Amino acid sequence: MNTKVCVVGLGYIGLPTSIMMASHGVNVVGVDYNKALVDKLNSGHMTFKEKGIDDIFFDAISKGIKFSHEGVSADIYIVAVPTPYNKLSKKIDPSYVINAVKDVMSVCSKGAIIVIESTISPSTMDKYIRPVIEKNGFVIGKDIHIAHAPERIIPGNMVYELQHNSRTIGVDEPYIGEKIKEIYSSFCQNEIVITDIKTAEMTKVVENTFRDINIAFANELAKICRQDNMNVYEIIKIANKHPRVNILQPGPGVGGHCISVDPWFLVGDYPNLALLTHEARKINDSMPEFVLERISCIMEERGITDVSRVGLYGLTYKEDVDDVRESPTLQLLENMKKHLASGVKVFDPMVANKNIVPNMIYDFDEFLDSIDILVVMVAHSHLKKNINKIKDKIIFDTRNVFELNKNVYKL
Ligand code: SAJ
Repeated sequence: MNTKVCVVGLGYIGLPTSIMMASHGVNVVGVDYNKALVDKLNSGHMTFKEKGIDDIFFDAISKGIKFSHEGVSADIYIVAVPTPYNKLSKKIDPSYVINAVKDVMSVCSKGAIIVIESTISPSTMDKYIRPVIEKNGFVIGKDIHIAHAPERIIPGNMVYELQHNSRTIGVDEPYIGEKIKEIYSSFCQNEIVITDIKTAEMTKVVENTFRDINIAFANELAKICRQDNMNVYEIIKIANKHPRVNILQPGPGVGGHCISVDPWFLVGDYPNLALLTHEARKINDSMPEFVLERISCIMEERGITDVSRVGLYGLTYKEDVDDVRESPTLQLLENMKKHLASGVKVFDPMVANKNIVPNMIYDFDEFLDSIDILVVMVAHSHLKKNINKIKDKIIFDTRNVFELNKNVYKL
């Protein structure tokens, strides 16, 4: 393939996408403003852990992928930078995407295509991206083409899902969609739908909102069942035997940079209409506090008064990833601070950075020796492999890993 692709932003989405393309024969340069990150990649080191990704990374390097911290000239740019939301207005903060597009405009030649992969709220392209491009003297559809092609891969199974999930490409003109589709088809074995940009924007936000609402329902059930001493897991298991019922699992909260963020875009833009979405967000955001209340009840019941004898297992937002963004454990620790309490121990085998939170312990045996109550916040495979070491602890299991007994408490 002669088309040259530049992936802008080498994080959790941009990096896997760029190496997957390169390993399938696409001419790719990955660009990130973070020089240290680019140097690490150029010296042959992956920057995060993910099942099967190292093999793709080394294959991409052997096939000639380049990483740079400066802009390069290319035919197609794929922008995969963060899109946080403004915590007050609940609206998208498009500044990273806008800056990335500005950087592209300073190096691209006529006819280049800019594909935004980052999740954006409906109309972000119309409200922010088109005006920025036009202000710089480019005619959209002639000098520069724009598209939105949101990703759908799930951390923990990215490599498989990159190749097997269906994709969406939103464009102004179908022939541009076909050019982009050719690139994604190099590795994507599923259907690639071409539609308009606003539909693609909305579809992505809708997908993550759907999941958030469904997790919120499971969390609401957990609270109801706790109040009247019913087993929520047994109830969900039985209800799910109905052919049209599929309830998700309750947990200590919803973290990650996607599901806990994207529904806010709808709430921010449609405050009088996105009522169910807003309520679901509030329910999921209330779970770390609910966990904290349960810890306090369990401590009282077991006569434990020293909070430093409580250990939180898991700091990441979910199992077997090393991503701590918006993690329920971080939210719980924040809530503790508000209650002027501190001192709980934290252990996470997936987190290498020792300074994220206070009282982090890096040796599992040492962690277990220093606590009486183990709170399972994340069900990493590591925990399941070490179950025999934990048997004599009081366990508060927010992820339903352990069989219920007199020492095991549930949500
Ligand atoms: N969670 C529960 N109960 C459940 C399922 C999840 O409490 O039954 C929690 C997890 O522990 C985690 C959070 O929800 O804290 C989100 O985890 P997740 O595995 O549901 O999703 P993400 O955020 O890792 O990835 C999602 C995916 N979206 C959907 O499934 C609709 C993924 O396909 C998207 O590509 C990704 O967001 C994204 O980048 O938008």
